[in-house]
Amino acid sequence: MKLPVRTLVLLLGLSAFTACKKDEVAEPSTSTPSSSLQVLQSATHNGYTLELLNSSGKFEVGHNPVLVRIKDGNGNALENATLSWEPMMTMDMGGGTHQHSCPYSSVAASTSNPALYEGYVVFNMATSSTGFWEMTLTYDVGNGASSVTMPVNVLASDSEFRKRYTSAVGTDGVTYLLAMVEPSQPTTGVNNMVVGLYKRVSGTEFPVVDNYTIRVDPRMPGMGNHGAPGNVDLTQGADGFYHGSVGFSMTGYWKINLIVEDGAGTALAGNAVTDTQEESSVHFKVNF
Ligand SMILES: [Cu+2]
Repeated sequence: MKLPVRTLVLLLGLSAFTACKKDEVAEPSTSTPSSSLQVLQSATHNGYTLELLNSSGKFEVGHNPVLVRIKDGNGNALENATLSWEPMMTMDMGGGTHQHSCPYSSVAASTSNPALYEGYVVFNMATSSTGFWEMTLTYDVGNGASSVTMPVNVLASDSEFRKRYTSAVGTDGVTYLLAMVEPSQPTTGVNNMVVGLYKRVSGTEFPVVDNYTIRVDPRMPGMGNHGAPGNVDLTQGADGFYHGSVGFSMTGYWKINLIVEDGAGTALAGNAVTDTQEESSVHFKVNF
């Protein structure tokens, strides 16, 4: 079940992306973007071209870093713009349509390149034959705010041995959404773990949940459901994300079982792993 080729591609992609960000500082972008930073979608509006970019070249269900670039008619990437965005899915419900958004951050200029704006989107469903996503970007480059909407394709990220996003209705009736940010490249030993935790307030409001605890219990289902040392339950950091550690004592397929607890220590979603209950209803899956 090892996937060395995929891991290598990911490593190469990440290092190339880092190099690219440094190279592009303050460089008026008149040519096509570096091959390591890929344009996922673009739209031209009032003489400006707005691009959505990332290093993987795809959007998937779960946490997605997203970069935006605004070019003028001469192809120069613009700094000092004000930018906001809203992802929206339109679903065919058979006899009518339904729209919903998902968790997403604000957008701000990158500290390493002021002509790139960055944030993240946690897509909660994949594009399908019955539903499509669009991103509306509202931008102001100094002459008033304008909006442009562009379609985006979101791929499924669930498979037999992979799961980076999950949601669950808590015992308090609230729908919680969990998106794994790290480990993105799991290794044997103790890995940093970072998770975004959100709740559904309405179809367009998914705020970050504050001051909860996410308990973590990795298991190997293929090997008697054994665990591993080095786990540290996740607590919220200053960046809003939940940080902790997850241990993997060998390579292979791991299920990362989770319990979402409120600030008072009450378990709201997920369950402990026991001899008769081999998984939590709230979990991620990795394979390396
Ligand atoms: Cu949907």
